[in-house]
Amino acid sequence: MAAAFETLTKHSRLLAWLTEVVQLCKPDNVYTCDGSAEEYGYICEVAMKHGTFTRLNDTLRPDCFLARSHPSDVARVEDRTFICTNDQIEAGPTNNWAPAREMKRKLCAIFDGCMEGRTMYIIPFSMGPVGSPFSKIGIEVTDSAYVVANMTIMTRVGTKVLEALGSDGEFVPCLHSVGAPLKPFQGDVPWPCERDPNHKYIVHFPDDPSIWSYGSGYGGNALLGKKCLALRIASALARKEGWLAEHMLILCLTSPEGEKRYIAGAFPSACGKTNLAMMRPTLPGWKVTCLGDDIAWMRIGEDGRLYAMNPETGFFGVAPGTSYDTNPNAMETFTRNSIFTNAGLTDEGDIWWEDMGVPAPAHLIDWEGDDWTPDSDRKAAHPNARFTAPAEQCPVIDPDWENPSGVPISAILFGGRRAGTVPLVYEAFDWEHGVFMGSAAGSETTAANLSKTGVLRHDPFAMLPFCGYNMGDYFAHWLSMAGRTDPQKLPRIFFVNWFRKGEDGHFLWPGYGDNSRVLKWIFERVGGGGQAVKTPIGNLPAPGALDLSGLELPAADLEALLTVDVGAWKQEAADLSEYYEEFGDRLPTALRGQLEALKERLHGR
Ligand code: GTP
Ligand code: SPV
Ligand code: MN
Repeated sequence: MAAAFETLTKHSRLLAWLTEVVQLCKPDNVYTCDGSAEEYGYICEVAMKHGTFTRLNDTLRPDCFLARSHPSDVARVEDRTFICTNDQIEAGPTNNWAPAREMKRKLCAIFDGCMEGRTMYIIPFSMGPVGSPFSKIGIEVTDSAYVVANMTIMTRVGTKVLEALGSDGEFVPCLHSVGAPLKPFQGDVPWPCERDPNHKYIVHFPDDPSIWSYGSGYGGNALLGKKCLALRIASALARKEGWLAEHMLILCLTSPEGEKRYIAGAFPSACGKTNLAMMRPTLPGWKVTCLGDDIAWMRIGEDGRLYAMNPETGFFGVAPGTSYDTNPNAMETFTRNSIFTNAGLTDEGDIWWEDMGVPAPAHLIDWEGDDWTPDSDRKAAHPNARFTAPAEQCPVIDPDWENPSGVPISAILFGGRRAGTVPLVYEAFDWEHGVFMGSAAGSETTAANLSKTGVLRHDPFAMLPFCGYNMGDYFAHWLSMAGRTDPQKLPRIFFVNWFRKGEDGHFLWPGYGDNSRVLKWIFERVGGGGQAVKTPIGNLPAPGALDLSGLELPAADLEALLTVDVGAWKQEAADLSEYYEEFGDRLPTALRGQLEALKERLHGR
């Protein structure tokens, strides 16, 4: 077959790889993406022709589409995600592992002929501004038009990337197939995928580096620039190259006096990054602008401070719960040029989901394509329904969001969904203690991963599903940042918990825009102000130090939010001891020391 890519690049390694994957996957056609607006329109037409996309009402939601996935393909599949190295110890105890060579042999058999009857799309993409020395180029080969459309929003795609790559630049080969070849005359389905959950493979080879993803067309399984490249592969590269690739939002907080501070925050999937990144503060005069909602690449700058850059260009955000009350800026971002996956479709041709802040329509088509009324005993939208929207459409996008050097970070937040034990906010004593706090993070699981929700699990740095190497070495890498610069110049570290619940199950803290009250205290602490009390777990806001003006919060709730329950923390420390055992001698001794120091501070209290 005469493949179109041969005229587009003189990169011999890229050409050799593309020739190899065409021979392996056996597509009917090959199409190389140029990244133009015309092309995006064409790809959406193709997706409509296959029934994958439904165009929404062009007056209500111009240039927007709805996709319904297959019910077996609605979230990331962590138990089918692998880090493949030669030795298992390099993948560590938190990752699924298989020997690299064996896995490649297996994948070659699985990918053989997997694109028969389909078009193969070649997507050259850049994570980070094209040409920035900090950016990484990937080439995703996929048989999904849905993936092409989403990648075009989420990353920088096209000819300009091939130009930046030149004839010998570095790139990460990313091979993706939905795993549903078509026999001659076989009809297609709107969402082709591998339906057997045990036959999906999301595989990373950090030593190449390369990515092979088979069987899923959804989210982080299929948009390979996101979790696969920008987190799993990038975290492994970052360790070698001395920087950090993190599951973090980036925001700029501006005080009423006009002073700016940049904050990065790591919370697990569906635990509030998008909401915090573009929140509207309830505190008068304070302003939040957004640089990123999911991934931060951070490195020490020439001035010794830590700089963060968002490698993406779009938001792939959780839809249910997004409303004008909770996240008005997200609502304004996806008014046009957006894709919705697994939302409900109203009779007017608009989208709807639970807790959208508008009454449920009398009738709609639910995410599975069935009729739905408010009396139905199931949800209209899947709990992991998502919107894909261009970052530049966010009304509070920060002017520096594409700055190729990034922005200097003053504070790093860790957090999770914890109904008990963990207070609203506390501050680390120093960098090492902050790294300890990140390693000790845990969260109740959410619908972003295809398994049981609401189960408390350890999720260090919100990176449990995304760390591309041994998590013990990852802890050591974080600790090592203190040796790469003047530690005083590193960001201060905080832990937050918006999800504390009362005994009756209600959230104790109003959250969302009121999280600005916590951000204000953090802003003050970083600037040398803000009153704090020292406790065994860290520095908590002193009585009266949190600005609660205009907020009606029952005294008992505030008390619960800002008290350290010593008994519960002793249990927490005991659990952590057990968890740390998994890492064996890869656990840095400094963290063991931090844990012992915590136990001592709790002892006798
Ligand atoms: P990923 O895209 O999966 O990485 O998720 P995320 O961390 O960006 O989470 P997101 O901001 O989309 O929030 C997920 C869910 O948490 C939504 O249902 C929100 O409504 C809810 N949520 C976010 N912030 C808060 C908060 O401050 N308080 C409460 N109670 N819920 C929140
Ligand atoms: C997450 O699960 O953390 C996400 C969504 O951001 S996905 O891209 O599907 O991984
Ligand atoms: Mn995420």
